[in-house]
Amino acid sequence: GATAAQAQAPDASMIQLGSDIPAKWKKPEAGYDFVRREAMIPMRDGVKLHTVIMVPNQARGLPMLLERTPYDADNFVKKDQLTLRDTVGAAGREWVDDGYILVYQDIRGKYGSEGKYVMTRPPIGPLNPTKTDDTTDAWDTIDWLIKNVPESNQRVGMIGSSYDGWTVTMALLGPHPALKAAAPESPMIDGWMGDDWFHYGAFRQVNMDYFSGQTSKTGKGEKTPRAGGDDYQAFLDVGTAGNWAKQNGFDQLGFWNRLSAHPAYDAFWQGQALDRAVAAKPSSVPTMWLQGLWDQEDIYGAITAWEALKAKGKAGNNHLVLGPWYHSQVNRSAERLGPLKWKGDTAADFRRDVLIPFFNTHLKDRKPAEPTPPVLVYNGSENRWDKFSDWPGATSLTPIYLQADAGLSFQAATPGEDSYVSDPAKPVPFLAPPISFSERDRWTSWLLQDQRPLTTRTDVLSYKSPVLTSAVTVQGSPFADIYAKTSGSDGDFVVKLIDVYPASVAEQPEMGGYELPVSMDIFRGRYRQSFEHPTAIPAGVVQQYKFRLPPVNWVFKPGHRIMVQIQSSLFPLYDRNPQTFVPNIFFAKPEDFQKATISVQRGAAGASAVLLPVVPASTAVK
Ligand code: PG9
Repeated sequence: GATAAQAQAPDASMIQLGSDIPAKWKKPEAGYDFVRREAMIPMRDGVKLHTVIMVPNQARGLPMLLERTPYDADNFVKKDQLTLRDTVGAAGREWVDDGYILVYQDIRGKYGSEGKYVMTRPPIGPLNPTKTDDTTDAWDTIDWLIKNVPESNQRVGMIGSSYDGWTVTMALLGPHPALKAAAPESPMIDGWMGDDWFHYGAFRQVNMDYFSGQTSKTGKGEKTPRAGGDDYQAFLDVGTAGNWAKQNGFDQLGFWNRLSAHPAYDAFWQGQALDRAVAAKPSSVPTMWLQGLWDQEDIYGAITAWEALKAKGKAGNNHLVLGPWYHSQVNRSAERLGPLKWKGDTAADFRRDVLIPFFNTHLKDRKPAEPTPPVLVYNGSENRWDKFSDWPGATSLTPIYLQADAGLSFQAATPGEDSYVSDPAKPVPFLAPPISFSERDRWTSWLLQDQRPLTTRTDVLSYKSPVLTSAVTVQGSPFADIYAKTSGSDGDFVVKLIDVYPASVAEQPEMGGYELPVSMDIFRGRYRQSFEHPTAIPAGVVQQYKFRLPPVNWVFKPGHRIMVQIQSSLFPLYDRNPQTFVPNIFFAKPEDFQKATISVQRGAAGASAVLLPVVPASTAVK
């Protein structure tokens, strides 16, 4: 046999003295039905933004759909697929089928783009003394695209949800003439009033992970660590969001430092509220403002921006769509939400029948089969889209009053009060603990949680109407109008409008007795007189807490009851109010957190109610 000594000596084809990795790998382009281009697009100040441009083979005269994102443009397109429709997500596929060039861009300072990152960078002005913002960056990008993508028809549409809806809105403040249509989807418009950071001044602790994930690195940062999976306990143990920040090194994070130094609605927040900005510079770009009716992140912005533009006489080019969706679900499948099942896929149907035809009208001169309605709102109780010529559908608000013995009715109430003790050591959970913010299914459906488990808590007031004998149709934004006194000097009010299902529901037995929230929000009491200048609540003196709730298009059906719930915490989603007035709740001390007795007033001078946008059955839009 062969011995080792007789083995063939290695020749040159066996020995690698250099590197097995080529100096520059060139990926073969054959086999793909598209070309992926990457460009570093120069902005007016020389900063270059990383942009991925997906062009179908043989494209000629196609419009471009631009999404500007802080979430990694590369991530929007798969790298291992041969066809463009498989490269983009489900929502992108329909645009591919329709013939669009898709463009994704990293905004300044994130992922592949140069420059400095500023969280939702305020428009050029007092809060941004530079020469660029996301209005100029969008302008410069569009200008480059129409000159450098020869396959295009020199028309651009902009789309994107949440932060990417914010970038669409920013582009509208000084739009390039080639921007022909826009869809801000669940855009972040006002982070203090009712979008991501706060709701009426109550801070959303779910953002603690977002701050570190988004602003500790140019790429993807990390969540904040915790011991175990229960955020109810973890946030209770740490005491305040300020302590959480301190433990996690947030003093290094510029945006956290600015946000936590500005807990009130001062010039910092007013100067970046985009509903004010769009009203100051109303655009003529055809725009479709979208949000979810149970949008757990940005339920405030789209409708508010649309209203601001309408007030400026711009209803003609601005449309409003409220879908039966959680945050950004418009770009996913939407056959159901929480316990509710829709007819078909409400997101795919909407994209196919309304959204893409709207863009096609302005980017391809293609007439839609039906004119785009001014306002389109899903009616989740009757399972259909309702078209409105204007919004709200209701012309007035009808109070439904809190009554004695946990009642609720349209009649004036006899005077009285109901009290509960709100204990910061035992805040009311927004979801039953153990609860982790990262449980996606629970997070996306928490606004539709059955409220029955709360009815037994002694710090939650529940008022129920008698069983309805005729339908009550509501189309618009309800208002909470609560009169209460407290033994503390600050406090939060959570008000929920709930549809109580009949004890048995034949077609969906699990809905028997379900207490379904159709609209709710939280309000920080110190802001009852001024969002900008908080004031201590005088102990034992009745105060009014009036605030708008998210919009509804709902029918409380015969056999159901209407319910209103009131409580003083929604934890750990919202930070705890110490119930003692302190300058800045982020930095409250343990001794500031005190029990308070809250007495909600009924009747006479303190006629607590929810003001409902009731539409007479005969005139309700159907
Ligand atoms: N709701 C997210 C967000 C937007 C803007 C600022 C902070 C967070 C988002 O989904 O992008």
